[in-house]
Amino acid sequence: MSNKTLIVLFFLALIIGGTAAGIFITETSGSKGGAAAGSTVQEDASTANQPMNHSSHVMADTATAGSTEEATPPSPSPSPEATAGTVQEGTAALPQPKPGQAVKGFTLTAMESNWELASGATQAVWTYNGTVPGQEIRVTQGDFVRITLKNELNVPVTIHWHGYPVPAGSDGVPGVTQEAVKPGEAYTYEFSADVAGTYWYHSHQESSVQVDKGLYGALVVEPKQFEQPDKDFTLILDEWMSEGGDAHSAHGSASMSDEEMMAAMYNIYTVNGKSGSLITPLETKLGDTVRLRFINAGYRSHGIHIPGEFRVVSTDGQDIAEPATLQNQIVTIAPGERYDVELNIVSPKDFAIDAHDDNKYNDQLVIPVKVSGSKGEEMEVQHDHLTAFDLLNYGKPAESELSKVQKFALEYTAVLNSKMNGNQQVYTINDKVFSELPALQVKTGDYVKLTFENKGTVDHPMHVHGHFFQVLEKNGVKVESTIMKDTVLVKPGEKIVIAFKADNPGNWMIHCHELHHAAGGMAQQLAYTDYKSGYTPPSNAANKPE
Ligand SMILES: [Cu+2]
Repeated sequence: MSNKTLIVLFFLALIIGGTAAGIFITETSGSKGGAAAGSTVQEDASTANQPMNHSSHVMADTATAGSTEEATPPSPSPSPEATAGTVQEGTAALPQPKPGQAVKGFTLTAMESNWELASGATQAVWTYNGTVPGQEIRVTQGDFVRITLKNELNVPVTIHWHGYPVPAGSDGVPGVTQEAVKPGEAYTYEFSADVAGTYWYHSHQESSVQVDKGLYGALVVEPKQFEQPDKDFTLILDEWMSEGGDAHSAHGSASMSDEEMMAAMYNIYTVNGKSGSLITPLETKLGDTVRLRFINAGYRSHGIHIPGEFRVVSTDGQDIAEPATLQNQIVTIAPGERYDVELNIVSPKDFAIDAHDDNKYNDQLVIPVKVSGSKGEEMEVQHDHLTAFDLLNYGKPAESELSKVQKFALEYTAVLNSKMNGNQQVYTINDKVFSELPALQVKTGDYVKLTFENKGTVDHPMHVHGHFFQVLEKNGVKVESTIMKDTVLVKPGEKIVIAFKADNPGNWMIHCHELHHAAGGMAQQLAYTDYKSGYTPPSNAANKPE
């Protein structure tokens, strides 16, 4: 176990506190299919989060490994779990490629690697295919995508396709949509890539630890009609704890707030797995149109400063209507969010994209942009008098059925906070943790309105699986722009209203993407009452959905 893992566990133990925390961070043997991990009120655990029966892929053979174009899917062979009493009931069909649909196959192998994060800082990390981030999955809208996960780690893992409206059985939430994939085993995810945009993937098994250790990568779906930019760069942001870093001082002080502790513990900031001088410069030339796909895979927000003129063309994979040209604005990217930025290289001078976070690590998040023929000349950039980009007042109203909904089948307010439960700190929705919260029930075709109200002291980037939502209101003010997202930052004191159509039957998670908060209880299920499948988590599974 790496130093970092120990620190993460220590941190979890610290925020959750005391010996009672064992129910959060120890092995989940005996827990209710993992869905009850995080349980603090045992009497509710048996009913509150019992996942509904569920469509599920079974583990496929690895016949698809490495192949890129196939005609037919492999015939699935039942997993050991399936044969042990959780057999499919044939209720929801496995996705199948449509006739003539291109099939793109990938293999992602979860494995340990040694990875140089920063100059002189090499750590044992967990990866998909040996690198941080894992191999980028890039396909074209309309493709049928088949990804085989092979697990060569010594812990169970999964893959969740963050933001992508996959069929529920491919959502990768252990104990909810599938069994966590055990060491030595494999699992095949399948979906039709009907929606374009920038997404990402990561393990959803004990994700506060596994994503932290590097189990993530980008999923990019290029539109069918794509005016290909000259350059297209994916930039995944993350933070790490250096081995033997500042963590010890953080442990010492009980008076530290969560925020202070996080700030002290995460002290290596990376872009595509590399920090500071190791960050790969972006190579451009005069006249290029450049697309930057920012993805935040970490647990802290990052304020990104792009010199010169730029436009935010998309967020969370969804295009923004008529995005205005911006300058001297900081684009803040919260955990789980994506922002696609377009800019033109209009001067033959190099420049740098940098972070303006409220910490001392900004010099680690500097992305050099090289313009060929620049002769090393640097663009003059001013770093003062920058304002905050306001996504919710950006772009124009677009055609939106959600803006016109008169009656929502479900309206639910989630008050976000934290509290001490005994001597452990838990993160709550309406004063309850995951295991105490009943699944929100909807049926296909319903319109759903959720209000997130942050009464706590720290940020909560709230993520809804399987659906895009529209942001309708912030702090009582109607949002005029049509902004579709899957993750929305709710800062302390803020109240944000979102709406979506229940158009993807399944069992889904709604949770904070500061994954320590999710692990500490800030998660709730969304269950379709008209959805049924054969997946029932076995009682002894090692599933840890958060
Ligand atoms: Cu949170």
